[in-house]
Amino acid sequence: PLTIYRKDYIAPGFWVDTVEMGFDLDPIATHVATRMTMRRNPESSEKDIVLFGESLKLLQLRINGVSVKKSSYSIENGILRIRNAPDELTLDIETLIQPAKNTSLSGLYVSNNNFFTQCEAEGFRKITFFPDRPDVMAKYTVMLRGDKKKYPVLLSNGNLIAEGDLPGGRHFAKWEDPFKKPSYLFALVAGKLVCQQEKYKLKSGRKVLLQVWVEDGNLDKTQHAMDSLKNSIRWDEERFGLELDLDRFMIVAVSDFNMGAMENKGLNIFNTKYVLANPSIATDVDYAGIESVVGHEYFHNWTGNRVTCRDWFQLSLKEGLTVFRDQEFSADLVGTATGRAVKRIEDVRLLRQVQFSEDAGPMAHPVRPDSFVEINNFYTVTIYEKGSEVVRMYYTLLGHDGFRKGMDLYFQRHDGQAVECDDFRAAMADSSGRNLKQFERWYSQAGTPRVKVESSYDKASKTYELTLSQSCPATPGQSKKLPFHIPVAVGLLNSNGKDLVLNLEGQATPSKATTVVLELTSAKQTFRFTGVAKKPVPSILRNFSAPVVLEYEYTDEELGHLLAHDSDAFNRWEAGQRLAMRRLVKLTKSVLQGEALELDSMFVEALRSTLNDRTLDPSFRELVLTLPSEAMVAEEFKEVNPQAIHQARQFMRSSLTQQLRADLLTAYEENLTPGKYSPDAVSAAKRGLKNLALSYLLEWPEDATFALAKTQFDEAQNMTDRLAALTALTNFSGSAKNAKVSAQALQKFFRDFKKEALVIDKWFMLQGTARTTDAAKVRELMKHPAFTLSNPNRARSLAFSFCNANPSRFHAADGSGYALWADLVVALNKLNPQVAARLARSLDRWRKYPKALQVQMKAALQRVADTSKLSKDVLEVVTKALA
Ligand code: BAL
Ligand code: ZN
Repeated sequence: PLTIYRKDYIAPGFWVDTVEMGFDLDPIATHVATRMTMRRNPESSEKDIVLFGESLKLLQLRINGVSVKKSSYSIENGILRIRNAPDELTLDIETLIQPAKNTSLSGLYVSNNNFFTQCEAEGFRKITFFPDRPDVMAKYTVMLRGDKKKYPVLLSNGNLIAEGDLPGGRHFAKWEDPFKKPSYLFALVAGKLVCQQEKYKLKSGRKVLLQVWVEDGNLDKTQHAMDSLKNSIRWDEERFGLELDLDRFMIVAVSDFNMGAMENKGLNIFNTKYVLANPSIATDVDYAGIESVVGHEYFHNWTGNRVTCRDWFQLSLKEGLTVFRDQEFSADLVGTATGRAVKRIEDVRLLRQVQFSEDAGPMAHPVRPDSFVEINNFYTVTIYEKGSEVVRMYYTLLGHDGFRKGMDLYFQRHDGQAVECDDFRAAMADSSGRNLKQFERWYSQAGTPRVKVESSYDKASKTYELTLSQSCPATPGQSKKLPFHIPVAVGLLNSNGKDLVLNLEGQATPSKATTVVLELTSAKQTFRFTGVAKKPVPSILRNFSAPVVLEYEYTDEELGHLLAHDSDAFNRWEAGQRLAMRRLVKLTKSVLQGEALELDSMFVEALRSTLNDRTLDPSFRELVLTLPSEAMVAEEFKEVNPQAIHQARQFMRSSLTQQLRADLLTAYEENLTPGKYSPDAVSAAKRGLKNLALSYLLEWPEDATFALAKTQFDEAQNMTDRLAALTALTNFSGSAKNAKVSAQALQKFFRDFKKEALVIDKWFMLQGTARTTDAAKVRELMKHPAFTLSNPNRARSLAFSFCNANPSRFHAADGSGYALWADLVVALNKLNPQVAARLARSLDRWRKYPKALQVQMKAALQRVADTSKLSKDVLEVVTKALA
């Protein structure tokens, strides 16, 4: 397949100023008429008009009203090229498309008899021939026509400027978007939908119309999305001085959707998963997810839409920045210091678990990639989550106000433009007067840097030294790495657990500072603290100030000290994780060597005192008691044995339960949340700790705790409690009688919620990740009438959850997991290449497994690679894995 390189960028040969589109909506054959006014770009080396198109039937092609002669244009490999065009022209194109046949969910498609679009990254070219690239920005006017009964609602970007009836039971709506935008932000929605709406007053006093559109029957599930939207609007005004620039802002929910949501100008289209919520169908995690995705899409209006990307290599310019903004939004909404830390911990967990793994595998790529085969494969945790960490490092280096100044300058310079990551970095550098040249390497070099720290204390001179050295492993195409500019936030604790006031030699530190940011820019650097009366315990990389792996030889005692006292809540949690990880690695090795497994009392007691510390927020206690996942433990090994890791972690969980039984029961009882459900942070935190306690309690086979879970399942007043109880019941390894009760609960859950697609997704997911579920069980579940691969949420709920989140079963010695994976990837490839390529990533790290597994994984990868009619999406992933 064709690789596209960043270095080959050339500006478009023609600009498009205006686009007028007319749609005659029909699921079988939709007629699309497009008129663009274009003018030559004198600065481009491209002389032709270059238009992209895919799966289109071209009906008409006219320049200034005259049909273009066959000899003046060609269509080859998805490119319509018109030669000898005048410098200014009006281009008319008519195409015919087949939305009902479009199962890729990119372009214009049909879901449940309604029409939706998804144009990012390159879906617009499935609607009409167009210079479908983000640096071509135009003003759009859109006329929609369709059957009034079947499609009573007709929506597009911007403002509704006309509507009315047409002969033959049809009607029309005309929309005008006052802002220039790239084609990937185009959207249309048509069908039978209903909305919750509200007039909202902006800080400036201007009133805007907010709407959340859903299918009939779901209006009782839109309030949280609407509240999240209003919170987002207010937050962006307050934190960044950014106002909603339209008079109308719409969110539409659709159940068939590849991504989480899409930031189309004024008409955000969302996966139902990130809109629909009420207490009986959505969990606390769902509520939080909706808030952050609604925020994310809304914030794109400035970071993405008003200032967009020059080309898709710059994707992180908008995504990394917008993830940073949504993370800060969620943290600010909780408001408390612990709430912020909890959010930070959750975000870092995701980064470490998924992005660090990506960075160490065959698909590793820089935050600003240099090449790709299929851009859809680059909507990755590296672009999003690592990209956000890169933005956060500016924030750490420049401070709150300094960062804001940088943002202000960025908008001042680039509003209405399509720009590069370098332009963002320049705004940060120029507004602060700082040299951020070396910082560029965070965009150009892939891989997770490692920072090794050594300490020494000199009693005589009362000085404490930290020597930091950095390295970064080789990644595909990048064997050597140059040093990064790494902000390392550090504090020092005395023996009472109090922070020392820091004096860093050679650096002016604010008076009374107890955290300083060391700037590591060379391969190795020493930092000296003076006036240190006694040897301290260092708290390094506070608040996870850089996306690196920190290596420091802490003793267990030091970690216990940090866990008990660190004023930096992130590092307090981190100390507990290090204690746990050290033991999980040791236990795994013991499993492999057939040795007896033991858990030491120091660790158990450290967790006991955290669990029982009522001065700590329940959500923080929950996070400390949550052990590193099996995937995280796997990262600690050169060769991964998933079953051994699973056994070790299960042993740790059941030993903890055995020894902390009374404490867990107390935590359970103290954190009940009777009364009306509310998704607020305080109540959610209580439920989180309570349900964690429940999941532990069921690790030790006992009828009493099983009954507790059963009662919770029967009497739950909300989905958070109901699902937590069902999960615990399903994974309980007790008597046959109890197993029957669990199975009945599972069936009852299905019966009770069979009309709620999002809940049925949870039902499949729970089984996909259940400890007893193997590949055969997944195949059996795939025959369930409620299962389909055509709906991405459903496919993810079972197939992805098994392949990505049930490692000990997926990596079964008989290769049954891999055979299933290959079958699924091949089946999905025909339906939906984007979704197929996501699943294809499950075998990225095949080289990390024992030889016997490697052979089978490689064979499965090869089987997929050899499949005929493989999409370039899947081909890129498996080719890179096999390389
Ligand atoms: N732009 C694609 C979906 C999102 O990141 O918001
Ligand atoms: Zn985004």
